[in-house]
Amino acid sequence: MMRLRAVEERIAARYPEQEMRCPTHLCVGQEAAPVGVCAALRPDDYALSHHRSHGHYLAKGGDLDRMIAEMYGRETGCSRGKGGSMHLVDLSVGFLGAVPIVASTVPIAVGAAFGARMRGEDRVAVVFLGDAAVEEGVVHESLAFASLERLPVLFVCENNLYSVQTGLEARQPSGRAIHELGAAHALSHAQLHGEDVFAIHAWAEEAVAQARAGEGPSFLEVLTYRYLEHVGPYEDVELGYRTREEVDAWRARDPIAHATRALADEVGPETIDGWMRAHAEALDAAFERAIAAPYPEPEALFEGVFRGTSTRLGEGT
Ligand SMILES: Cc1ncc(C[n+]2csc(CCOP(=O)(O)OP(=O)(O)O)c2C)c(N)n1
Repeated sequence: MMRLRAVEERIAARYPEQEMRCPTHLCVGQEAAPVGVCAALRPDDYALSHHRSHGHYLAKGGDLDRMIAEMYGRETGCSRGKGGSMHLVDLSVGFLGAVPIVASTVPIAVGAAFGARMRGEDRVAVVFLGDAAVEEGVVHESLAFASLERLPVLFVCENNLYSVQTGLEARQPSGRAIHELGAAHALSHAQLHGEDVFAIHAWAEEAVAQARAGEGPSFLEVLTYRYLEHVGPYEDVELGYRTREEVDAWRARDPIAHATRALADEVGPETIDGWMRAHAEALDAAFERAIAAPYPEPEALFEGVFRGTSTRLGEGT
């Protein structure tokens, strides 16, 4: 979690230089769900994400250097510099990808779990979704199908209360907690606070064991909060859709502070400081390598993209 926080804060600090030319949705404040859940997975399990993807990619073991290079649009990036922050992928660690179309990766995770089942593998798939994703019909179809087939898939909804600048109360029925949608589709379900990485991890261990044993999917709602603006490196209280008091109240329940307090007696403050220094050094190197790397050649534009019939001007068939 500390590594994730360090990465996100460094991206926020360097973003105004205008060298990372991709829209960037930071997950500062939301670190506990990716870390708690992914720590319960094997490298060959699958994970998928959405526009706020850095935490999910890194927690699943995605390569840091290749992520930073991707944000700088370099050939060495994990999508060869063509995707940017919202299109991270690292197949070597089962991170099948991030796609910014809200809810679009939810059925893909169900398909990945179905495929694993058909091949007789005991892999599990996890998909991270935002609270706005449950406003898309495909999520409900996915929950119903996963439940019916008892597929090894975990749905992890990070409820940070907002869809861009619109609060939950303007978008969803009041009095219905999102995790109850899991009950509606006969999935095991729970709601946990995003402050507590240990509780999230314990839930994930159980849900993964259940999924691997063929006992079906689970749905977790994590109550969490993004400290920074929807897209970009700054705070946004001046926009008026949320208050300073609200942001401060969530910051007071910070997941990193919670974990640090819990670990301080066990490992001592010097060890924690040492971790932070090591993360900062790795980040210095990742940014240096990214900036020194070449941009893709123009011809690379047409490589690795789907091309059916008549997709290029003047080449209709
Ligand atoms: C199908 C679709 N509709 C609208 C958008 C525009 N959009 C991008 S992010 C976003 C908000 C998503 O909110 P949520 O899923 O709760 O995730 P959060 O940004 O809060 O982490 C929207 C509406 C989109 N990308 N895809």
